[in-house]
Amino acid sequence: MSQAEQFNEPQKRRLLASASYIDKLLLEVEEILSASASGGFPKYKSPLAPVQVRVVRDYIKRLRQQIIRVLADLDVALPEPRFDSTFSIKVTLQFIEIALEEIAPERLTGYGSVAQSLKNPLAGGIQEMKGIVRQLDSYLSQRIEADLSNRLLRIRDTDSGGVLLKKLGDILERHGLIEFRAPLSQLMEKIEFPTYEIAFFGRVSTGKSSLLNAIMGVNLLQVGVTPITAVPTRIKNGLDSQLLVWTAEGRFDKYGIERLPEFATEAQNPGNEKRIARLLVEIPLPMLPEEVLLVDTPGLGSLALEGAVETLAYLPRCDLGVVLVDATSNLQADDVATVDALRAASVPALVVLSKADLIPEQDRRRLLDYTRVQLTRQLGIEIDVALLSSHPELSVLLRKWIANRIAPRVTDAGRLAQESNRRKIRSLARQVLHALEMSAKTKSIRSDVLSDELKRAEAQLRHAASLIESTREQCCEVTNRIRGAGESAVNRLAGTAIAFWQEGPSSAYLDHSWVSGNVNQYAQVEAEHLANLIQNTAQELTAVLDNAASALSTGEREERFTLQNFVKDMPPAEFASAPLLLPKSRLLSLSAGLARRSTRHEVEKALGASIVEFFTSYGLTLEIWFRGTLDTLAREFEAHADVYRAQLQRLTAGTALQEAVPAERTLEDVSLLRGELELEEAIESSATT
Ligand SMILES: Nc1nc2c(ncn2[C@@H]2O[C@H](COP(=O)(O)OP(=O)(O)OP(=O)(O)O)[C@@H](O)[C@H]2O)c(=O)[nH]1
Ligand SMILES: [Mg+2]
Repeated sequence: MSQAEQFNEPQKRRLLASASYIDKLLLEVEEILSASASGGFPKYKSPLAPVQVRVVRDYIKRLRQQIIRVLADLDVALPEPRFDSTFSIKVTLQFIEIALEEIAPERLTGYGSVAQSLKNPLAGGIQEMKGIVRQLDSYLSQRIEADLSNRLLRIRDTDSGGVLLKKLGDILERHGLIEFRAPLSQLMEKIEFPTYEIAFFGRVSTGKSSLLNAIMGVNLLQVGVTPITAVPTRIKNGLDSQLLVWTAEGRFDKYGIERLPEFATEAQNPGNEKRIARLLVEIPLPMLPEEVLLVDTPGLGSLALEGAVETLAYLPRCDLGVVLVDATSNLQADDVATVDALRAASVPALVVLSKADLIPEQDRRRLLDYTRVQLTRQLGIEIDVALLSSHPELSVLLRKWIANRIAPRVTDAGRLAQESNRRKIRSLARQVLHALEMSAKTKSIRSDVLSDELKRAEAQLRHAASLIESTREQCCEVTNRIRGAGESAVNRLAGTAIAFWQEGPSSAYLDHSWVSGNVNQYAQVEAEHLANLIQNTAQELTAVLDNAASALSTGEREERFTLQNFVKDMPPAEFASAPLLLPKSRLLSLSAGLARRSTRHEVEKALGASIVEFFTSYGLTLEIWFRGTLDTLAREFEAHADVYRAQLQRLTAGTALQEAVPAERTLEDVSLLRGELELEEAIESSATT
């Protein structure tokens, strides 16, 4: 074709627009074809027979190819793809979350009141759906290649643990066990790019970044009193200093390390709004071998921001977890949960009591012992605990710890990394085996017998998800009541004093220890309500998990500790009255009412302000405590409930996948996996003895 015979630009645009519209219409036809198979919202009746579907798809494909050929012949170039797929799906997921929020019970009340019995299942259902959306979102964030099986083949031939991993991959594929795909692909990446990652975890402001700076001897990471670190930051030895940044959309850039705060800190990247998927700093750290990475993570716990989610997603990846606990505050449920999460991920943990410089020297030994005992009591295993500071005057403690705890591991990093991978592969294999055994057992039971119990378990899991929310509301009411209880406490003190004096011959004065004792008792009684609310919730959640496990006929739930163990260490009421002598009112012989009023006046004058202030701040302390505790409960509950939900869904839905795998095949895979595991465990135990 000569220049003159070409379409002009507006004509080309028109042609392309129509072609794209036709493509969209064809997508709609495809949607109709797949609607009945997708198990989604029923929209179309009398579905096509499978053979018809295939024929229709062939025609669609031909029409599409034809459009492209015709346009090419006419010299109309197709536009370059513009949108990143992962990014587009993630944006759509955000809309799904918004749509879910719009059907929350409190929004529906705009259309008329909603019965309480409907609110809970709805709220629970929404939580469950959001959970799945978030899982998909984090799965997409891991930038997984499509050709999983090719990668698995390569790994099988290059790594000793790869054989089992390949078998696991095949089994997951065959049985549609998608809930294990994310950990599988994490493990694959670790084998493909071997690293030994030492990560520092802990509540906000426990001094993770400061300690890493002290270890490296450079002020690389930002520190401060508010939540600082926003994105997990990996650090490794490199000849030149540079910062490598990967975004969730798959972009990769290099910068000077002075720009690290732009990406890593809450101040400049709040809630990781820059959508950073991975940060790697290379600086000269000659003592670190090639494969060793140090990792700084965003703080966890009740004061944590969104970065905590990224920390928890990262946690199973590391090979050694150092958990920092601020030495000036008590060991809390959050800290224990972090150590436990590491254990659940088969990652060895070290605990560090940070800011040792703030603890008087004579108390340090006792604090260390106390922490060790607490951890052993709550977790049932011994954990290495050290007391450290990032301040130079205590650098000797840090140097010793590095020499005894870190250096030997760094020297042996290559072997430890392999060991760590094998341990994680074994742990994944155990979980998959568990899921397969469950499915094998349930397959042998008549499905009509099965379904009632399974449906009940599913409904209970849903209700439980909303239970945490309603407990949060009730707890909030209690702490609000405590915060405003100062005034009435003054009244009650006067009443109690009069009753005391009326009882008979007793001291003419009541002193400050009597006042403190009574105020603390009032506060403690209210606080007990809070403890009961949370304790009951924990109990109910544990029961729901147990029921789900037994409905799935797995026998006992793997014996970890029950959720009640997370409800610990409620801060006690510690009101200390200023010195005071409260005289017995002389009006008492005249009128109890008058005496009470004058006593009230005395108390008010001497202590009113401090009592009011005490209740306000105690209420706040309890609020921080219960929010943290409930968050931990929710996290632990979800971790278990999720696996059960996926299994229940597969069983109750009787999906195509389920039918496609005959019971014999499942049993075969069970014994295959069991054999592999036994072999691996034998190798492991012969290596350690
Ligand atoms: N006295 C004392 N203060 C410390 C020590 N380590 C850290 N700090 C202080 O504790 C605060 C928090 O330190 P960071 O290193 O930012 O804590 P972080 O755990 O990284 O905090 P996030 O990133 O926000 O989770 C800062 O004000 C530090 O100066 C220590 O060993 N002794
Ligand atoms: Mg930090």
